[in-house]
Amino acid sequence: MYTLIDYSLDNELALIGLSRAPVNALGHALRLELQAAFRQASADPAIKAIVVYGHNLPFCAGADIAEFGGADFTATPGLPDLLIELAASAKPMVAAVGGLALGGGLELAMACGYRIAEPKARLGLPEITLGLIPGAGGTQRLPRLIGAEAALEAILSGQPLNAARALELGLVDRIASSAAELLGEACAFARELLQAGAPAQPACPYAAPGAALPENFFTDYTARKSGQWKGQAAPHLALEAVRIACEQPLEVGLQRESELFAEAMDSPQSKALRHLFFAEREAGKVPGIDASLPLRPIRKVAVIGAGTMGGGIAMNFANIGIPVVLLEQKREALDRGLAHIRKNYEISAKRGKLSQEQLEQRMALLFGTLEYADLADADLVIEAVFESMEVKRQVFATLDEVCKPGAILASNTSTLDVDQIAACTRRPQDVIGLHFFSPANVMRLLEVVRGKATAPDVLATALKLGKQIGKLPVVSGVCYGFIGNRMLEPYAREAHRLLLEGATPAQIDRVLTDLGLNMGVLSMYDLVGIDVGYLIRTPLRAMLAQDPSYCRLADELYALGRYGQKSGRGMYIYEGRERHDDPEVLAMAERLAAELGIQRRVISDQEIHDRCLFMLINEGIQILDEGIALRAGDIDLVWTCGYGFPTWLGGPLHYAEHLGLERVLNGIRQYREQLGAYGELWLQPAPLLERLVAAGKTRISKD
Ligand code: 3H9
Repeated sequence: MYTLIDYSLDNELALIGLSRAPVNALGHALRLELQAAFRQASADPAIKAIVVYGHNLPFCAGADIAEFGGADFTATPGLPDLLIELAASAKPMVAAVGGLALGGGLELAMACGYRIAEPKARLGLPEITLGLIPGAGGTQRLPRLIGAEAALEAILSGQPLNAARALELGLVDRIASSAAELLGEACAFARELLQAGAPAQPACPYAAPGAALPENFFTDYTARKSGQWKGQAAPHLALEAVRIACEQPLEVGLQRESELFAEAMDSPQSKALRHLFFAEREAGKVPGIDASLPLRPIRKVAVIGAGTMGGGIAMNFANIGIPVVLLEQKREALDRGLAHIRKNYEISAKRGKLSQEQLEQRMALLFGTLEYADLADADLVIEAVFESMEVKRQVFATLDEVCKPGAILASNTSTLDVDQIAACTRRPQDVIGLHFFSPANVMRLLEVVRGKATAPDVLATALKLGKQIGKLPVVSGVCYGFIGNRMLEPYAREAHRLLLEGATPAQIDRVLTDLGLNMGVLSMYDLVGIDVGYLIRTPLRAMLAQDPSYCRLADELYALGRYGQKSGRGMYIYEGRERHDDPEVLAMAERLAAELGIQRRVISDQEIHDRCLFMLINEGIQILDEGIALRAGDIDLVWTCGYGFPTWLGGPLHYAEHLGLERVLNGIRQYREQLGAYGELWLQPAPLLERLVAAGKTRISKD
């Protein structure tokens, strides 16, 4: 009778096993069956208590996100109403939480009067990461269970709690001895409740969750936190819902929560975050690569270069127990690199993220060497040396000599041609780009660059391994700068040119941070290093010669040794990390503009926004058209995950859809005309953008 529920009886208990792979998302069909199973158990006089659990699956990952915005989401029974019905059960209900209870899944567990979790279970309300608030009682029931402050922390961070913490807070009543014992112990718990004559609805530990809060708690909380929330609406809505939980009866709170949830759901911010959720799941799917493809085993990794990048890359593998050989040219550089890694681990240990024993275990997995011969048995070698084709060629020619057959040879280049690098070996099929972002042990983005000859199993192995080390791997084809840095080029070019036309660094950066970017592009160049930017432009010089204004100010700063934060001066003057406008830079911009015949004028914030963002978007669309990126979502992931583009705008291409493709195209055309020869040279609309607009399309895709 049921297809998504395993309904069984154990004497006086009804066991309702949720059985919708992969994660028991509470789609309409499952809600209908859960309601029917609950009603069946409630109506059966032989049944005295009910246990809800995940049948050979995690307990429940919440509402079905794929239904959002569609008819199934609102179809009866809606999740909030279903949980109100369950929460009024006349028979005690025990939720047996295995694996995870997230969002609506935790709300389901909270609608049950009692909860038991397996030791590794994670329980949380991650709705905020989707631009939502918990909408099926979470904002009302959690404060009543664990108090308003702890509930706010869980709702606003979206971070799941482990079972031990959940027990401490009173979110679960018990922890089972193991996942295998969970169901049995949940049934035993239910029987104990029956024997003790426990009520179906136990009293809430915090019946009036606001009672102990200091005066003006919510106003002060908003004042303290709203800076961190930047332009995001959901945290404000969540706070409002919890405030109501503290001040109103449950029924009133549930009603208001539904309204606030609906408001969040309709917001462009939530649509953007949901787009990224699905983009992330799509990114792992690469045409021609499926789960049946045998992967190459990676038992030992080698990293060439023990600088900041190489060291950070090595840490990723030591963190998951894979031994790493770290190769340097000189003993001092090697020692420095290893000491730096130790220091990084010590910082984690101080923060309580790592025990001293774990620290030593990880360090013991790192072997320093000065000899290429020690790389002979590595399954994967990642080169992280100086960004020069000549140097990389030498490294790969040597690797070709020393590495065993079948070893994967990877370059961490951020701009260079992976096919040319592969051509220095007799095994281009084994060569791939693995572009880590700095700091490589922290940043989640990993651009996986597929060369012309890269073998499918090499790509598949890199994608799997990337996930294992906790990265978000995104596949890119070969071109200058791949997805991220190639798009950075026109975005930064406009910012640099606007300096000559009359904008100041602070104005440009402010427009970008006001939009929600972590950092303005000019501050970012100062952080990365004006010298690094100069070096990256070097292979492009012949092409750039067409435009003498191209990044001209940055080139002058380079010539003056003003490398940015590290030398205390760049686009700005620095005192520590604090930056100030530099009158010399402003004067330099005026002088250069005069020399180049550029008319200076007042530049509006709108123009800065449009020129920087539209050219970023335009390049993204071009990359999609060329097949460098597989999908628009991949581009959005690269920029949100690696370049600080605000997630609540969904990434540059989602943002373009929000603005309207026609507006973007018209903007590019308008500035192209307005800027004369410069516009003609650089502000060329991507043909795909033109085609999409001509066809009246509102979404960006290649077909
Ligand atoms: C909510 O509950 C609102 C309520 O408060 C109020 C409602 C009125 N729905 O990530 P994975 C799919 S909002 C639909 O690759 P993992 C996912 O798309 C929701 N599908 O595996 C993928 O499909 P595919 C609050 C979902 O092991 C597959 O499951 N809940 C959902 O790395 C495997 O996922 C959340 O925000 C879902 N809820 O991670 C939890 N969840 O194979 C969101 C997963 O076709 N989910 N899928 O690509 C997650 O955080 C992770 O997916 C999870 C598993 C930790 C569960």
